[in-house]
Amino acid sequence: MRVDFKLYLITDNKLSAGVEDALKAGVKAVQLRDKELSTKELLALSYKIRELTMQYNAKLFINDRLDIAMSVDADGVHLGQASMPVHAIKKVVGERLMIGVSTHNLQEAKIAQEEGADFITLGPLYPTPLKLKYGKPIGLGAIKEVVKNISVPVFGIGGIKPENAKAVMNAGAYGVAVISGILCESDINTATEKYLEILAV
Ligand code: 3NM
Repeated sequence: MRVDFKLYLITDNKLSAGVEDALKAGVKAVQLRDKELSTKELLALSYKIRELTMQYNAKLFINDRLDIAMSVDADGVHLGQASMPVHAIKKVVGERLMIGVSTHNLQEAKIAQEEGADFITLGPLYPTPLKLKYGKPIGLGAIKEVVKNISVPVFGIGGIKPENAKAVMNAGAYGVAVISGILCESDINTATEKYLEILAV
């Protein structure tokens, strides 16, 4: 199985400082996602996070930017609904990079799978404390419906805390994707360990 992680840590603008602590605590997959940096700044940060993820034997995914993912030898690229579609990415890189896709309903999930995504995120499941505009929470019913209809691994996303992570897994998720539950905590180590314990099946 190419997707050999259950906890998918996503960085957000200015929150990448905590990544090393999370890696130390056992995170095995990081998505670098920063919508504010210039290309040059994002590349520099990507190199830094690539070094750290290598050091801790973790996978690195770059949000949206295939060029940066290729330049820093990331393990994969993570696509949004406004990104280059999976088929266009595959035309450039074939199987060389893993591909994750952010989805918000069954239709988007099906398209991602048909085009060859390795895994998807589905959300937002719960209200997310980072006031990002992801629309209304879709709840656990949505994840149950999606996992019934598709076979690629589905990571729940949006407002997932150690307290609700088990319910997300019980609804059929393969894993969970998290920003604030780890990177906004004062004790990143303990927060990461809590998720890992819940996700260890
Ligand atoms: N994507 P937190 S929700 C980056 O629904 C992102 O596609 C979402 O942050 C989606 O773990 C989200 O702090 C934010 O709630 C996740």
